[in-house]
Amino acid sequence: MTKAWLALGANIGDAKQNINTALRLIEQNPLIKINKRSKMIITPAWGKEDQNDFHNMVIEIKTDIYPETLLKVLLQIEKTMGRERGEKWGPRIIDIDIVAIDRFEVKTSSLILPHPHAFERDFVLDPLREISPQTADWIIKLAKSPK
Ligand code: PH2
Ligand code: MG
Ligand code: MG
Repeated sequence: MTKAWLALGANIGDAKQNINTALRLIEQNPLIKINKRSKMIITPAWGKEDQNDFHNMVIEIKTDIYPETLLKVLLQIEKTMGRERGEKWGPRIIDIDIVAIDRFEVKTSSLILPHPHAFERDFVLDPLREISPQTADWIIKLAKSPK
């Protein structure tokens, strides 16, 4: 089975509850097992600062779902929860991003792994370090290595 790390974030409505709802919906998929979850943290908005603080969490899952399909499953959960796509880095009910899948390096038109911004986002790296410090180190090392 493949291990993957997902970053969850929310800053509209009851953000804590939104993240818990997303966890429940992820867990309801028979092909996904949640292995570990970080603490939920409250973080200042990154990238576009004039919006509410976020609640963030990182989880480790086990799954054999193909990466592109996993992405679709997660986007569908966001949609189920009422996510509307607006401004880049703007406020959201729920965001579920794939941070990494094993040590795969992927670049397709729909998916880049590891997540292209993970290395510069403490709201991802801090909770990731809590549950998988090796993965956080790998992401940082990769970002620093010449392309
Ligand atoms: N997500 C973003 C943009 N900025 N800032 C924080 N603190 N947490 C997030 O989850 C977040 C963000 C785009 O997905
Ligand atoms: Mg995101
Ligand atoms: Mg996203």
